Amino acid sequence: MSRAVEANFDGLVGPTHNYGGLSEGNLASARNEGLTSSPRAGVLEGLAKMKRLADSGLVQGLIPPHERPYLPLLRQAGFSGSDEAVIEAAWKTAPGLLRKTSSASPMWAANAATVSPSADTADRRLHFTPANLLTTLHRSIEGRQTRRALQWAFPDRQRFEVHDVLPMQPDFADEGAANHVRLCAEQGGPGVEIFVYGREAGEAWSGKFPARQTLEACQAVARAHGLDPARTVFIRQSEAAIEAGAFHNDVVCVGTRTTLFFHEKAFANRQGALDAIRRVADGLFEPDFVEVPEAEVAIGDAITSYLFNSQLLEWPGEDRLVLVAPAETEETASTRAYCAAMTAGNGPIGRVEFVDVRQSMRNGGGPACLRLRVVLTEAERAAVSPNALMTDALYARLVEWAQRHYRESLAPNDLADPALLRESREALDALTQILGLGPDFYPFQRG
Ligand code: SUG
Repeated sequence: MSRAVEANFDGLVGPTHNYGGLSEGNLASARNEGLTSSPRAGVLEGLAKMKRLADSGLVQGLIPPHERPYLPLLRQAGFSGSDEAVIEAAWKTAPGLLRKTSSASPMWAANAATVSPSADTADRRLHFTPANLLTTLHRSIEGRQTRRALQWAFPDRQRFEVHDVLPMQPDFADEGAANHVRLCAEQGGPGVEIFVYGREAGEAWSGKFPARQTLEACQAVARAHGLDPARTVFIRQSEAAIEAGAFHNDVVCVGTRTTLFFHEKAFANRQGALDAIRRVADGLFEPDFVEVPEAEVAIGDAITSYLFNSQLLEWPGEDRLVLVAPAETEETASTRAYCAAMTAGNGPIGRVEFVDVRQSMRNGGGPACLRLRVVLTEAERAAVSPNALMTDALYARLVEWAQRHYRESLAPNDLADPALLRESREALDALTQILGLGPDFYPFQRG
């Protein structure tokens, strides 16, 4: 068995970060529609979180933001003329569409792709399937650029396979790692892969909010990654969780190593789910289930506080896991009390650390949404593009870059400002230099 670590690749918040109210079923996104955002505060919060983890000795990487507003979609929708004319006309006649092409949603890297470590795959390569995110228009435009970004960060085809997105059709609705958990005895050894879906293809869906992941999408990813069916399990999310605002499973569940931390109402068939996980783990490890009962933390509180949308980490130098939770978890009475009691006990989670990612949280993105986990052996780690890994020097350069290029505040009407397009492109051109992304990484650079 090779030694391996779980690295985190965070999505860098883009210059157009705003509150568009674009995600049905994501309660924070709906609640905060129309607020004025701070793209600069957003990117700096994300960078501070990355720095905190890197400083602790964890492997921390980053994924570059996408080009927004995304003119190719506006042109596909019939707008023409100069870029400025396209923005002006779109704002006048289809402002909702302009908002959808302006979202900085690629920051939520947990939705970038599903990732299977090489220890789990038939060809012993590390596999990525970028998510098609087809349930929402504003996110359905991410997949191709995400694939490019992953190929930049993980360039070695001998070791890494970055698949194409699944077909852009509702039967294959896929939201990536936000609906996927890997448990294992050791990161470098074989693991079990848990896929969580909200509905099956062809099923009449009568839920209040969309179910964004299908069983068929999960099965397709598992096949493409060459996973062992005996170590793979497909679990259905509960409709109650989706209705309460768990638009992704990672809003009510997180796991690492042998620990699964989840809300009592997360799964449609709770006992069946736990039995299935035990069965696929049999012979490898005994799962540690940390189940949070509704009586202690009501699902509504779990969702507003984002208790489960936390990073569950093996922190260097600590013998129990650390939960990196959003500040909102500390500010919600029930989750604060739960965390205090949990860490005072002798379970697998020994400490909770709170981080401020409020700009992202107001759009329904907690610490766990902002990162894509990639288990890397030492050889794989050495094959990652060095520019994709956080260092003190890169952090300092990115803070300076963000302060120079990002607006302090962005009100809804500012999306109509053609200067925002120019500023964003200047920011991405400068980032291209800093990260060595190459001359044609962004569509606008390709002309
Ligand atoms: O897909 N919000 C994102 C949040 C994604 C959170 N990711 C995970 N749970 N892993 C979404 O709903 C809102 C954008 C807006 O309304 O402006 C948004 O896309």
